[in-house]
Amino acid sequence: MKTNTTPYRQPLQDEELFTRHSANPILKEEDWPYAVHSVFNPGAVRLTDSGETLLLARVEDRRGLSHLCAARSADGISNWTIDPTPTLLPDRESRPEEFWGLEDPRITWIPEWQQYAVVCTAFSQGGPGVSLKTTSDFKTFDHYGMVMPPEDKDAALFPVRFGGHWAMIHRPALASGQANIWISFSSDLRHWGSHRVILSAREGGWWDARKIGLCTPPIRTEEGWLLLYHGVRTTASGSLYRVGLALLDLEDPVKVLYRGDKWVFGPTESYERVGDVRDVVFPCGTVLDDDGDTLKIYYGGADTCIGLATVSLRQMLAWLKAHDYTGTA
Ligand code: BMA
Repeated sequence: MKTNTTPYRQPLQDEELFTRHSANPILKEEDWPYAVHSVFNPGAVRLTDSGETLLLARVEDRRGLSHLCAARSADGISNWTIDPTPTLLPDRESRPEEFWGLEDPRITWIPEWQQYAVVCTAFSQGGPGVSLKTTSDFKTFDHYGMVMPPEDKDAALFPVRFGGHWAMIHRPALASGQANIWISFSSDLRHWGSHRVILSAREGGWWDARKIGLCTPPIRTEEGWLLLYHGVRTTASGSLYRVGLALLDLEDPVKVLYRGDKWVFGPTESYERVGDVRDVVFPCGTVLDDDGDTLKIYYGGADTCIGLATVSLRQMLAWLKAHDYTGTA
């Protein structure tokens, strides 16, 4: 087992990999063209036709229920054009799994179908499960229904098949309260099997003890699939949601090559620390800049607004190798 966490060789200050945009929060409830309570946890993608950045935000209304709404921008930072009405509303009649709303979308462009997969949380009367939809224009959607039953969330599809099978990362919760990151495979996107835990929550005092979940869809790099995942630390005054890194094997994503020991991004700014749920940064989408290295990370701040941070892919990979600790103890 690799054990390279030696507290005595730590530098005095941790290197900050992520840079927050000075215009943060880049989108807020008041920017919306219709009455909403909060906007957060957006999926993100660079549209293949126009090159625009599309965010699919989770929008919560004053009933407390969420739907999804698209915002488009040429630079991914400003001048957002927001759909004038909800883009994807839950439908209690035809899709009962969406009874209490749709939350936290993750978007993957699937070259084989020339379509986008939207994987989100469907809040059913039986609890939150994973719902899969496909679209080519973010106007009309095909609905595959609930593909992972409750309680399960924090899911995303890989853009390619492995040995003929599609792969999905997701986060079922155990009755004990422990929640780990799993991978499952399917040949038709409706029936899923070969379920395996790939990352377990750590134990004891770790920042990612007991509960972890995928943040953004896996990012393909030359060295492997980069995962941003959140770790939840439970404290006397509530939960702290922070972000860590792991790298999966390119050909066999069940294999974890590296896992960072420390978190790389956590709530420090007022819009991340104060809101409906305090002390939360919750990324659900990324867009890679034309330089092939700068990654824009879109995240929810305190379950209230949308923030943007940038980070170098190269630096994240180098950091992971220097901070690898795949153990859980
Ligand atoms: C998680 C999800 C997220 C939310 C986070 C913090 O379980 O429900 O939507 O941002 O909790 O409240």
